[in-house]
Amino acid sequence: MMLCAVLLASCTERKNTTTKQQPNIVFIFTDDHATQAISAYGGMLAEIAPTPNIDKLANEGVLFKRCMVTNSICGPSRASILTGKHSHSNGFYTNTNTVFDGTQFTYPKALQASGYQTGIVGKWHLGGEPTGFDYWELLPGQGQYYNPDFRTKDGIHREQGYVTDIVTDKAKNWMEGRDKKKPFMLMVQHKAPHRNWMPAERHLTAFDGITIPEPQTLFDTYEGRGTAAHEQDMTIEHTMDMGQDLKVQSMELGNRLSVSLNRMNPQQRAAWDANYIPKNKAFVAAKLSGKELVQWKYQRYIKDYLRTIKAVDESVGELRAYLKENGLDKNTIIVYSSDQGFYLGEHGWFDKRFMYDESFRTPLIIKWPGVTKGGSINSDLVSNLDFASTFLEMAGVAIPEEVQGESLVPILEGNKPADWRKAVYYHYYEYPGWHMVHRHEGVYDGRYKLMNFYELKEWELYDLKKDPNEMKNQINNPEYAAIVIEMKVELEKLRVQYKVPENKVQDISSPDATYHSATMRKKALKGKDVITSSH
Ligand code: SGN
Ligand code: CA
Repeated sequence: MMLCAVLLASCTERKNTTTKQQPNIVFIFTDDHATQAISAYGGMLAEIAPTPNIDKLANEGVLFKRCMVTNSICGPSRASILTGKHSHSNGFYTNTNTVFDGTQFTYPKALQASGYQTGIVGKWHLGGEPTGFDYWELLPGQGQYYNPDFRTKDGIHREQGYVTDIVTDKAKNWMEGRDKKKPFMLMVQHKAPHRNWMPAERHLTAFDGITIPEPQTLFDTYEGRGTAAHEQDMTIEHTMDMGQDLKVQSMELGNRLSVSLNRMNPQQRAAWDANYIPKNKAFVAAKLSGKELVQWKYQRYIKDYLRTIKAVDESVGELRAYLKENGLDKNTIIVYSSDQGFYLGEHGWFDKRFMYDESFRTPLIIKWPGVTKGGSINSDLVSNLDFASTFLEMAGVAIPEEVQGESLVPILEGNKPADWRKAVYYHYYEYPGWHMVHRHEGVYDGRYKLMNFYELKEWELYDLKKDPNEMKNQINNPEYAAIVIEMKVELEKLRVQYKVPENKVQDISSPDATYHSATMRKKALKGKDVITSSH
């Protein structure tokens, strides 16, 4: 690793020259939280996004505008975070049919070995049992919003309440009961705002009566883009369904929402019905179609998505209040991030996977008391690949040579290294599978983005300065011929640096048949709004 020697030297220095306690780390991590849905990130929803506590954290710390992911999907992103490595190096390429190899290096294991107490609560999504944690209490699979199950070493048990609140309480309970003589690292991993966006009872009516602005590209026709953008299965218009996603179809129809509703207690169910039934009746009576129907779907989707974020933001506030009340705030680093970004109607989409901006970019906000300067906005190219090195250096623990990410500590201290990376490498593998996004790899330098849909034998180039919405593929435009060459050279350089195997599809488990067939069925039913997958 390029900076390894420097980092090791500075780690040793940090340990030797200060008698300071090792800091605690509280890493608050959500699932599918797009930067567009955080006020502090600006953008179209800045006035609406319900994130006062996350914004406050940004005001007191550093907000990274360009934190890009290695592979925009849950499990692989989490595996990159734990290992500081790209998917091809940690072996976790897709969400399907894979169990994370917990015998390899991970940053929680290294922190634990150096005397940290380590805990993780909430969504895991890497299969198997986590290694390197003194405490773990996890949502099986994707987890449930209401009355969720949790798994521990002792098996599975069910808890009553709303998942975000329960995860927060468990995080506080663990901090309360920990060995107070040791530093700790706690990963608080919320399910929200993941599909199917079920708000807490207290947030069911938030945003009622207002119209949320629509993204400019809600009615994108994908003209000027390649096959992959045309062939995906993730549009609000066709893929999003009236049952589990939009909460219109009743549970009698047996869609996936019914599974979630059946878990509710009578009081939760009554609150749910009192909210959705009258709204649904009004929707049915309006007999919307065409563009108006898409607009209605967008409103219901975005409002439910933002409602789930309200509880996440409250969680951030509660965790910070706990740290303060217990005198831990001065020596605890707080990190807020998500496993990837998400489309909030941009290009007519929801979900992620593509290297296009909204799902490639993920939130990253770090407050390190006494180190970060409040209200800083950073535009350097950073990545979820860097989290492991960063946490290790924060704790004064050596970063192994094999780790591919860089430590963000110098940037947090306001001393960006002169040789900081000029471009990031991306690779998405899960095809065929959910949402049918073709495999691609690519490189992004902060302005230009080169994407290679290698199975389609199609390249795309975007100039984000001139075309921030990535509407015009410039790959065949002679004006960009020199840039294309430069970006291809950069891509090759990164492939060599990260030792990306020549055969890009090797060692990838075949996608789970159920997922695949559900998606294919979905494709066949496109436009019919009746998705009843049993998955
Ligand atoms: C589920 C969702 C998909 C989503 C994947 C991956 N379908 O399969 O829409 O892309 O998770 O999400 S659902 O019908 O189960 O909601 S991830 O965050 O775990 O990567
Ligand atoms: Ca996710």
